[in-house]
Amino acid sequence: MKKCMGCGVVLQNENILNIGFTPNLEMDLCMRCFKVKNYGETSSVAKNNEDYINILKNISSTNDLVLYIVDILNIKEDLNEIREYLRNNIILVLNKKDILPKSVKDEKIISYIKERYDFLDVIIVSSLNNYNLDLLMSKINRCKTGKNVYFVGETNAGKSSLINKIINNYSDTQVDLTVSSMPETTLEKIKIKVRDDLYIIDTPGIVDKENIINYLDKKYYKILNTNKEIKPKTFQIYRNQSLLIGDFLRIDYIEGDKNSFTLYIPNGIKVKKVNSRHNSLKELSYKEYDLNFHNDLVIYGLGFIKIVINGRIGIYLDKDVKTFLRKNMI
Ligand SMILES: Nc1nc2c(ncn2[C@@H]2O[C@H](COP(=O)(O)OP(=O)(O)OP(=O)(O)O)[C@@H](O)[C@H]2O)c(=O)[nH]1
Ligand SMILES: [Mg+2]
Repeated sequence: MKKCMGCGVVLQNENILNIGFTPNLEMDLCMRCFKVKNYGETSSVAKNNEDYINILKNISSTNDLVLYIVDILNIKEDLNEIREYLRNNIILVLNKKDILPKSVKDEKIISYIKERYDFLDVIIVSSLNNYNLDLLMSKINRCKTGKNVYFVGETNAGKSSLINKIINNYSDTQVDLTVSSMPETTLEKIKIKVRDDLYIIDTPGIVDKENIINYLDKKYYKILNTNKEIKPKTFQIYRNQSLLIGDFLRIDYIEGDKNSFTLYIPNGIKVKKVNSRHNSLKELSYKEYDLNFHNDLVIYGLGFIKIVINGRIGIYLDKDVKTFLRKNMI
């Protein structure tokens, strides 16, 4: 059974509609990976999260080190959820540091995480610009318990990108895992040799149904998976003013004194301040939050909004997208 070297699925030449199809079994890639790599074409495959949970349970039955890869812009409300399935030692790897403004200090984020969670270690990296990869390798070498080290995390967190970089920088193995801005790129586990005593295992990403990417048009895939440093946008906001964010999110400032909202969202998304009498996007599902001083409003999958003082806001957004308040992270 030959597997696709890009996404790990078993290759087949019988049904073009099924995953793993290739017209020629001599090929190393399935047709989907071939298209993603050569033409940047994106076609999603809907995987069952049960498959993913089974993979995690299998990992949990080993004693191997796990790297939990998380997109730094999209940290979940509760990172401990992963522990429901994994009893292994876990290093938390916050990836895509390159998209945060350079002024944001790693120490601040790391202490924020360490105050709340008890991972074996926490590290901030960027596979895009090789940031902290030497440090990551030294942590892997120090903490691994056997030969195998698993990379897990949500879809699009950058697991395969990170593994490509590690293998190319630190081993003689040739590898080119498929990477793309669409959800669910990697479809099966893929085991890759770094050295005789170290194998890295890529896994398919879990799809969080509460991530906004599931509810936006495909044109947003590339915009959300940006490789440009975010330029935070700050708005001075008075009561009865609203922000229209893209064509999918509206935030009303309902109560409170003059406030400041700073948006850490991909640059490609347009933001407009309007009077709350404006009717745009009011057809979306609505909820309200009471703000405390120094809160981030997280719109899961999009980024977050740093808000300075207390007050009350109303949010119009697809009902299935997760939003939550946290203490300012940066
Ligand atoms: N800016 C930035 N983008 C990154 C980085 N690493 C990965 N990406 C982008 O994130 C998107 C997803 O990358 P993948 O490596 O396919 O993510 P994955 O976690 O393997 O995704 P699945 O296979 O679906 O689970 C792609 O658009 C990558 O270019 C990074 O360090 N910085
Ligand atoms: Mg992948």
